[in-house]
Amino acid sequence: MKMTLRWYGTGHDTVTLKQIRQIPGVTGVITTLYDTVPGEAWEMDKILAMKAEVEAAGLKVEGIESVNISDDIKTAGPKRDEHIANYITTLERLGQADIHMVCYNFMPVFDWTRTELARKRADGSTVLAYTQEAVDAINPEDMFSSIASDMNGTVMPGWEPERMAKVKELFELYKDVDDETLFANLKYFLEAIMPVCNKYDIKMAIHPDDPAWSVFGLPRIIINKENILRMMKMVDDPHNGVTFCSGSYGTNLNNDLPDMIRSLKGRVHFAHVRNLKFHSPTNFEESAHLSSDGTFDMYEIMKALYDIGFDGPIRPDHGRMIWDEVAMPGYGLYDRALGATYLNGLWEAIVKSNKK
Ligand SMILES: [Mn+2]
Repeated sequence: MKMTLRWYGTGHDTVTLKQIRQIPGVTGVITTLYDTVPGEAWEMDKILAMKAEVEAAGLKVEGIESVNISDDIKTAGPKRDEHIANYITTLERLGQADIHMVCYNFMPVFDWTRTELARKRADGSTVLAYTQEAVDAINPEDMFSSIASDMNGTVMPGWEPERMAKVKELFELYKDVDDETLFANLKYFLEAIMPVCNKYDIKMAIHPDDPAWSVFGLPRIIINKENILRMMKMVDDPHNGVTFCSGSYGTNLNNDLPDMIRSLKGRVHFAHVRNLKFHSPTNFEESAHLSSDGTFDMYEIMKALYDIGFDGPIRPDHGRMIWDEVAMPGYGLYDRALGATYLNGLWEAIVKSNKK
């Protein structure tokens, strides 16, 4: 596996490439072009400039998170085919730039949902947290102002003010879209892009919905083993794969994470590994990465990745905010560096104990 960190780009991220390079064992970043609009093709010179900047810092672009999918593609809107053609152009250019992994999601309206971005823990650190009770009590249109007031002056992906200004229209757009329609639209999209993925060996890695159940009555499909295996069979090509995100699938305690990983052998192209601490099945927070600090057995998750021969990029996911760092919630340097180091330690132990 290749240990990476997500990086938001110069001017967008409080963390620098130099800092990332100094985390032991981190060899690459996962990034994107942040001034792009879903539905438009990315420009080659911007892709190459981003890549050159990362490589000048001694790191590698191990993949893109994300090339976002437009609402026309998700809802089969009037511009669907035009947007898919543009998506194919973007993939072609990424392939020509020697970038071979693309993460994306197929979630309607909200990219991900948390109800607190700075829940204080006993040690004084702060973390992102979720309670179903808080979601049930909030009007979806107020969700944005609640999140925005908590972002430490940053703009979190999926919660861009331009997008949230249209949240009412977005709900209208998805009102007739149910799970089956979403599956059908996803299939249409994947079938259209598989030829270019095969030509340039681009591994598509769908990110699960977060939380892994329906919120605000919106359809959610990438939530459990049954649905993800359905998706793999629906377009049965190794380039149609997944981002295995332990913190997203893990929001639903019915998901057996190591078992899901094993069932996805050959199709896990990217891994987000983090821990959650549950106080009840509908009240959880993002803990430190260590097994002892949360609910998941992180050794078993890493062992399952090892057992299926996972060799793609992996990254610690959201971290706690510690040591008075001010950064985008979940994306500070310090706790993610600790997470990367811990995951690297688990991996070394697994590799060595399997050689004996
Ligand atoms: Mn994730």
